[in-house]
Amino acid sequence: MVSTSLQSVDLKSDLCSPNMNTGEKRGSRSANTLTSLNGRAQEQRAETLKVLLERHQGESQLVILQDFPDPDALSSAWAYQLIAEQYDIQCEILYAGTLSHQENIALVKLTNLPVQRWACQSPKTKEKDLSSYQGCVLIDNQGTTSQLVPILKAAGIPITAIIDHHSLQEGTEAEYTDVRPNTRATATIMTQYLQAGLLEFDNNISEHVNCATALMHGLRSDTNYLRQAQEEDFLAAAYLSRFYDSQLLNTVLQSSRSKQVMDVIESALKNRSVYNNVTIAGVGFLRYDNRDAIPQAADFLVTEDNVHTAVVYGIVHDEDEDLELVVGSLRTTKLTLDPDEFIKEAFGQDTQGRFFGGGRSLAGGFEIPMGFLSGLNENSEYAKLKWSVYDTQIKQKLLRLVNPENSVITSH
Ligand SMILES: [Mn+2]
Repeated sequence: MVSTSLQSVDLKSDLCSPNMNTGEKRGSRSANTLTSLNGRAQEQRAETLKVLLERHQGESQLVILQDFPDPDALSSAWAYQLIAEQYDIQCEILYAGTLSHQENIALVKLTNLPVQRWACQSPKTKEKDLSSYQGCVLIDNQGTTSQLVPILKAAGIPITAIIDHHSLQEGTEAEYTDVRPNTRATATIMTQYLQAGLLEFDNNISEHVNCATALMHGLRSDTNYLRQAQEEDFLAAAYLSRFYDSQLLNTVLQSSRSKQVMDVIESALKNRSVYNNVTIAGVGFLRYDNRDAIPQAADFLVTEDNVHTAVVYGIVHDEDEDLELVVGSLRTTKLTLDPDEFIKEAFGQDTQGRFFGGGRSLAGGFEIPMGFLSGLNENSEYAKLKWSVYDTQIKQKLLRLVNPENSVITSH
């Protein structure tokens, strides 16, 4: 395929109104008709999910999050767990990577969010008896960003449901799929299920108040603090406002950044270069626990004047498994840029046809395993050399899209 410039990405992307799901064309009907059509679609989805849950009554399920779960994923999984409980389904919420953002750690601690880490290589995970689970559910992901999914697939655990708002990823089939790429947050989707009557929140139950607070945080953080929210997100937030604890949310948001995160942001600032309103910054090597500094740096860089898109990447060392990965994040404020398409186009696929990353509206990410070159080396000259190879290669791939006329970086 011919390489795509940013301009042609614009043409192809279609950030449509949420009403797209109803199959209606924009502009042809009044807003009220569209809202009621949307309402009907939601009722239908709620009915389908209800039937699904009834069919699986009494089961034990695993709710799988991406390896580095964000507030949208964490809160949505919790909402699913509480809904499923109504149908006598017991859920365990799992992730394989790490909770590295200070806000996510605070969210989990302060709300008592019931999430567990199953590290893939740890003996505890390997000894788990997976036969006691009858199904798994993917929330805010479609299995491509979790190391646990291949293990569960190999163990023959069926995927009962996928509920997500990232672009549809091929290759994972589920009994029930609710993927809405035009919806800003999975928390919005889960709130709609609550509103449709799958579970009635009660202000006197602290678990409900805490879950509503988490959902509010999830939907705010996936909509850039409501700045990019659409009607359905505001409606969901309005519903949650009846139950959530604003003081608790404030405490979660006030959690401070660690020094390491600040240092990564500092190197992102120092190392950034801007091409055609896109800022690109490599931050060198960082520890696995600080991985979330990358999206935080991207969040910050995208706030610069005349910049609409930021890409930040670094080499992350996973001490547990002695593996190195190039990890990157993209943030954009340009509504017509499709991060999923951009990242897939920039980095392509591995030998097995899997893309190195993807995205949703306004944000995306990628992970590129370093293979034979992976592994820590104490020699600093060697480390420098390795970084400069990856740094150059990634810039080259990105510039092919951002700055097609002048994409080959000359060495100096
Ligand atoms: Mn999300």
